[in-house]
Amino acid sequence: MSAVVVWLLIAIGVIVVAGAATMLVRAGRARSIEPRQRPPLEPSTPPPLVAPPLEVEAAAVAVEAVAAPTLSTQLTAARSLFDRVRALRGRSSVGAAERDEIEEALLRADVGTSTATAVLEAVSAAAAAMTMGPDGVPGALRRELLELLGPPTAPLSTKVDADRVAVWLFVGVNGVGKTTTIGKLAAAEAAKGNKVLLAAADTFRAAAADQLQAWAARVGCDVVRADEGADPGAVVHDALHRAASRGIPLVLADTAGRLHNKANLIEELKKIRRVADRAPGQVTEVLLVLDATTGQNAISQAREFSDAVGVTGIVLTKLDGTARGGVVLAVQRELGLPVRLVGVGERAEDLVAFDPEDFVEALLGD
Ligand SMILES: Nc1nc2c(ncn2[C@@H]2O[C@H](COP(=O)(O)OP(=O)(O)OP(=O)(O)O)[C@@H](O)[C@H]2O)c(=O)[nH]1
Ligand SMILES: [Mg+2]
Repeated sequence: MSAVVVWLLIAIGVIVVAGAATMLVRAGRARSIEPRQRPPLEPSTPPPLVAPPLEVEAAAVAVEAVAAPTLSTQLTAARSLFDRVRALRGRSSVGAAERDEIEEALLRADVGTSTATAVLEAVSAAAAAMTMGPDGVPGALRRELLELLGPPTAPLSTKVDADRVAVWLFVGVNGVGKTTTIGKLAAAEAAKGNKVLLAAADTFRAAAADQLQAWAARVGCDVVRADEGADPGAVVHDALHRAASRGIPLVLADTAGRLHNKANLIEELKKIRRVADRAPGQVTEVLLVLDATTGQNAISQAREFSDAVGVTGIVLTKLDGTARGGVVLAVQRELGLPVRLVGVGERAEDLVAFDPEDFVEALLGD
């Protein structure tokens, strides 16, 4: 064998040995990576000997599901804005830091600049006069908000002259929740054993009357509707005569959503109101429905509608899930219009009477 052949065999041998070594190292690495790539192992603890109390859990869930909503369960988003104000319980003086905390919470809750300033001044004045009380800054703020909101408002009125039918007229811009609120109220009246009739005076879209009719079917009450484009005043007129002839004491009248700054639409609304107030009808409530999530724009809506049709109260909808419920305070302070009802969801039961104590407690209570 020549030296060349020997060297060739040695070279082949080296290559084979090196290749085998590389494969072994790779295999080793793969093994060490594998456990990390695998999904975590099931816990090895043995199953409990006693089965979990399934029935008890199911019962608790069922109770929660049917529990009537309240302001404190629905205002969690707005409440969280006041976390840092509530933490000022131990402070009885109001310096720059405390003012900042209060102001920020009020503005983020959408009470508006002028209402926030007024509230802040009153709380600072209480501190300066040493009338803060043991509950500190949040206590003073609570008292100030309650003062601003005033006492709870009366339930919606059905008080009419002899042989008249009470009318609750619902007005507001598009999509605020007028029709849904009527459905909820009709359900509440029916649950109390009261008869109501719904008037679909939103003739702008056929779907609007369909929506109201669907609520009437759910509630089991009468509805009067007309074709798309019909005169909404005529619908109200027919509804009143139908109610009078059937001995139904209350008509809930839906109207088409309209912009508060469109003069012709506001004129149409005035006409609907005049018809509703003519015998056998008698308007006992004009409820302006406002969407809480629109914040300060609600104030200008309230001003225009109030000037046009004499609003008797506000229904503030969609307060669930928004932190902007502070507009309640602005509406009350700037327009003197009471918030009567609050919408806290889309279900029939998601309408609660507005109670100032509950509202303030939901924001600032312990
Ligand atoms: N989350 C929540 N949604 C609501 C509430 N009230 C109404 N909605 C929803 O808001 C949407 C509009 O409600 P509608 O009752 O149709 O409003 P509308 O004012 O009659 O609207 P137009 O007739 O178009 O002017 C619907 O999807 C409702 O389910 C509420 O309190 N909370
Ligand atoms: Mg509607």
